[in-house]
Amino acid sequence: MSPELSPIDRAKYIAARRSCDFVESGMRVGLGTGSTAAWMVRRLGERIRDEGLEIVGVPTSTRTADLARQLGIPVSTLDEVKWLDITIDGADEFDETLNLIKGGGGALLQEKIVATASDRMVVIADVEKEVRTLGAFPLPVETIPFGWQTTKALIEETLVNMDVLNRETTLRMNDDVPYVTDEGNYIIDLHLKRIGNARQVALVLNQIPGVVENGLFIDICDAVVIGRSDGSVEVR
Ligand code: ABF
Repeated sequence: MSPELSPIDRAKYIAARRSCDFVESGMRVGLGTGSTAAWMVRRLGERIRDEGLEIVGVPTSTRTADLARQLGIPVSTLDEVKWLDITIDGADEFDETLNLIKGGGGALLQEKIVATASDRMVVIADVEKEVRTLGAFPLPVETIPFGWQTTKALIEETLVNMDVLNRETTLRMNDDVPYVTDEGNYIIDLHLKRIGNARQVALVLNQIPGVVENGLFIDICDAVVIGRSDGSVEVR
C-alpha cells in the first residue's frame, strides 16, 4: 500500500514504481537524482530485498549514491561498468518529442553522461512536467567557477544574438553562496520562459568557454513514464 502522499508525490511514486518493471536481474542501472528518482531507488531496494533482484546501480549524484547504499543496492561507477542497460531518472520538463529540461536538482552533468551511456533512458515524471514547449522551467547551465561572471555575460550575449530573449540569468544560490555541484562547478539558471529552438540552444551553449554542460536533453530520452495523482500511469 502506498504511503500517505500529496497528489503530486503520489503521481511521482506511481511513475517511479512502474518504471522499475523495466529492470531485470543482471542489469546495470543508472540511478537518477531528485524526489521522483528517489522513489525508484527505494522500489529497487524493495525488489532486491523481497525478490532477490540482482543489479548494479550507477548513481548520478552523491545523494543518490548514499540512498542506494542505505537500501542495500550494489553501487558501482560508470568507469567500472563502462555502459548501462537502462537509466531511470526524473526531469523538470518533457515535451512531445521527449526532449527534456533536467538539472533542477543540480546533477545534470552526471545525469547526462549516465543517460547517454545507456542502452535505454527512461524518464519518470508526474503529469505536471509535460509541456508543449520547453523553457518555463529555468534552464540550468553548469559552468566552471573560474570567470563565471564573464561566462554568464557570454551566455546572455549569445542568447540575445540567437534571438532567444534572455529575460534574466541568475547564479543558483544556496544560502547566499553559489550552489556547487558534485564536480565543484556552478549552476547558472536561464529564465527563458520559452525555448523554441532547443536543439540549437543546447549546441550553442556548450560552445561557450567556461560552460561545462546544460540541462537540455535532446534525443536522449527513449520513454517517459507519466504518473497521475488518481493512481493511473502512462508509458509513452
Ligand atoms: C533530476 O530530478 C533533475 O534532473 C531534475 O531536475 C529533477 C526532477 O526533480 P523531481 O523528481 O524532484 O521533480 O533528475
